[in-house]
Amino acid sequence: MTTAPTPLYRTIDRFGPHLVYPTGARLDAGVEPDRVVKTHCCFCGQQCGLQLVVKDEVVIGVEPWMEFPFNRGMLCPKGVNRYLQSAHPDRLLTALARDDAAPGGFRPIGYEEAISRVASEIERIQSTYGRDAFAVLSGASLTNEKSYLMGKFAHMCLRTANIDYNGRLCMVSAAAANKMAFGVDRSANPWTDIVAAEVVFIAGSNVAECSPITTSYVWQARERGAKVIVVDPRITPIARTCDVFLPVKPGRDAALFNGILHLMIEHDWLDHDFIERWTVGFEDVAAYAKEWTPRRTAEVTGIAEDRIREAAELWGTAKTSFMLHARGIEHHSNGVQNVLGAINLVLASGRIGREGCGYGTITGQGNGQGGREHGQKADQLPGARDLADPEHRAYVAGVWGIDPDDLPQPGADAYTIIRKIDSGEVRGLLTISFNPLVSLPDATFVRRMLEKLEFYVAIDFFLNETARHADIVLPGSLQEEDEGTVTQVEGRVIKINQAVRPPGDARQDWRIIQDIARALGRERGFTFRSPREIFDELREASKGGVADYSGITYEKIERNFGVFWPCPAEEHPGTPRLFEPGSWNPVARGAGPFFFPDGKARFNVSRYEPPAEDVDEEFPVILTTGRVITQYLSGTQTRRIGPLVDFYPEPRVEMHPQLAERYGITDGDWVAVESRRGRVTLRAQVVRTIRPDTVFVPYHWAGRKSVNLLTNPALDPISKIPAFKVCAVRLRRVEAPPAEEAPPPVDAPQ
Ligand SMILES: Nc1nc2c(c(=O)[nH]1)N[C@H]1C(S)=C(S)[C@@H](COP(=O)(O)OP(=O)(O)OC[C@H]3O[C@@H](n4cnc5c(=O)[nH]c(N)nc54)[C@H](O)[C@@H]3O)O[C@H]1N2
Ligand SMILES: Nc1nc2c(c(=O)[nH]1)N[C@H]1C(S)=C(S)[C@@H](COP(=O)(O)OP(=O)(O)OC[C@H]3O[C@@H](n4cnc5c(=O)[nH]c(N)nc54)[C@H](O)[C@@H]3O)O[C@H]1N2
Ligand code: SF4
Ligand SMILES: [Mo]
Repeated sequence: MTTAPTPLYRTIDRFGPHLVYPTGARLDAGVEPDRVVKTHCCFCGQQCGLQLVVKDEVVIGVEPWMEFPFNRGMLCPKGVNRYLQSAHPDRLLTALARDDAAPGGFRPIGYEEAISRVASEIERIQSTYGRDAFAVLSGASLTNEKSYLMGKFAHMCLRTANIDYNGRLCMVSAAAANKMAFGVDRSANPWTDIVAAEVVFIAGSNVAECSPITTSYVWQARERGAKVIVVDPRITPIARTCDVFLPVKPGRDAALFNGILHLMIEHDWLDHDFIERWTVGFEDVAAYAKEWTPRRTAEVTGIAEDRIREAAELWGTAKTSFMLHARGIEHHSNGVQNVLGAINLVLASGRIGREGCGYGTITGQGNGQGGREHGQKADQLPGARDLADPEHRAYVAGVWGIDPDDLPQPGADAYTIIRKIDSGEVRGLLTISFNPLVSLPDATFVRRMLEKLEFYVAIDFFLNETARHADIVLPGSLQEEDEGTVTQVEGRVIKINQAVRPPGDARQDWRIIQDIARALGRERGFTFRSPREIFDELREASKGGVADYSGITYEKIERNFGVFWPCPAEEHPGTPRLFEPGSWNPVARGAGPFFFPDGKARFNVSRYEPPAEDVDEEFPVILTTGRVITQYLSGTQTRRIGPLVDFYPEPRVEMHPQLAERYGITDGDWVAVESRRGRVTLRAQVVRTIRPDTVFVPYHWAGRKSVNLLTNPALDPISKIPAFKVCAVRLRRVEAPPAEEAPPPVDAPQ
């Protein structure tokens, strides 16, 4: 006889009240939890507050945390189900060594033995080929404390120039453009300013699926009468309810922004006073925008001229507004130019730094913001300081007690590090919180490079697809197994609280890094006893920098539900809204609101270039890639959570009925999608919500289902972000995937 499982808890999220079921057979229904821990979701950059329910050192459920102001108890399906990863049978409990004779290709080894092997290989590679031959690829799911430690470990312990992080695939176009225009890289406003805006402009962001809680702010604005403009090649859920929808041809956003600016100038929808007083460079931008007549803009972007005029009028005549964008405009070979175009629209309107007047780039990973501030980025030192700047080097070297000349110079970006394996410049690699085989473009090349390495060590809590190529795998910590801070989408620094201990031989990531430093005999500077001690040094190292955390303490975060940086002193309240008259700004020091010595923002010409790879006769269809609501990034975590898999079990090729008809494809058919780099065979999903010249495939799957077998590794020349959002493909209806391409059994080694 079978009985229905008994629910453990009743909980509520934006989909309404529902029941939470126990994860393990050990747990009886109605069990009393040992504790309930207030913390945050382990997934996206919204970092919703929630409570983890713990019994016998296992996270068994999630409850809302109603008081946390950002999400007020709301969670998306990933947040509600995230607890199911904690006691997953795939959780790594020991260190592993590659052993082709062992089942699965690995055998468990002792933790200390694994650490000494890592240290001796680092030693061997660096002494044979030079220090830069050992590279580090880190991640922005890590806390600020760990991100800081990774930068310090690479720059001070390994003294390699080659450290970069997975935010290189995510936030760097926005970061570069923000620095160029505002002198600082952070969303400028708290999200409450979205609610107060008359017009919300959303460019290249599927907010409803990727930043669900941000959507609730947009809805609140709409309830107060706000108009919403959406730019996307697909009619995403938010686009269905917007006022003006601009179905841009992928890769053409810079043209669109110039076209809108052209109309703002023509109709004099400009804030002359603001432009005059607080900006430089408008003339050059205006001269370039002159070329972008509505007709030419319509031709290049594929958007009807009337729609462009409507959007320009709404934006141009608004009294208050909020500009939001995400990877749709940033994942391009001209990603920085696209973002500069969006920023120019904000500066020309003068609507920034006031209530209801804002700008934000929606961060992706859990610590997408803090993870790009404290020194794990190729060109960076803590506090968003520059590794190339002699003063910045001297300051941080002082905090670390080393000679500035011992700090390496800026190194290569993530993709270039992979290319350096090919040229032999990089021979050894450590990855932590990064799954490059699934997340980098041209996966065939990446796989070949992983196999070419002389030594590769991965630190993760699951054996992700990249780690399957490692020589040593070290069992790191889940987010709920450690404490620390992260900086969420608004720039609010918040506190992750530990709910459970790492199981088995698994260790908190920061301890593993320090153990490697010790085994190398270079433990000076790596003897922290807690995340709090690391944070205290981070505060010191960031002091006086743009991302100044020196006035933030764990207690202050808990008291105030987070603290917005910059926060230069313990008595300082933090800075929710940047660019407000009188707000703290360590660069302008009173000269003006923006983070340049003269206090003025910079207009930058946002030059349109066609995508690095465009369609032609041989490859006539545009492929764009992205996400679905229930899967997260390379899928390592969410492909292991049953209810999320059920919702969207495999990638499909989204295409318009017109395109499907041209190839004789009907919904559910197998389609071979081929680019110059590879082929995947997936089922078609025929929908009216996409441009007829474009197909969309989500990227959360590995092996033969990985869309990154197709994508183009062209990089933006400034940010070095890969062009995930455009490449050229051809389609073919097939009866079934060819045998060698047949989907492998669930989670088999790829
Ligand atoms: N469910 C879920 N949520 C997530 C994540 C996840 O994996 N799953 N990941 C997190 C992370 S790390 C990130 S970076 C964010 C990403 O959040 P988003 O950027 O919102 O997500 P994407 O799906 O990558 O792309 C957004 C949209 O860009 C559109 N697009 C494609 N090409 C173009 C173009 O040329 N121009 C314009 N204007 N739009 C274009 C796509 O159709 C898509 O709807 O989400 C975060 N949240
Ligand atoms: N085609 C295509 N490709 C893309 C994108 C796209 O839109 N299209 N988007 C890009 C974007 S925006 C992003 S952000 C990247 C993301 O790409 P990745 O960063 O490679 O993806 P993740 O799945 O986050 O991989 C992180 C790994 O870190 C582990 N992990 C998570 N938290 C921790 C931790 O605290 N400690 C340790 N030790 N490990 C941890 C997870 O188990 C996982 O194996 O993908 C990029 N790739
Ligand atoms: S919106 Fe992001 S942070 Fe919030 S519950 Fe969903 S995945 Fe977690
Ligand atoms: Mo991302």
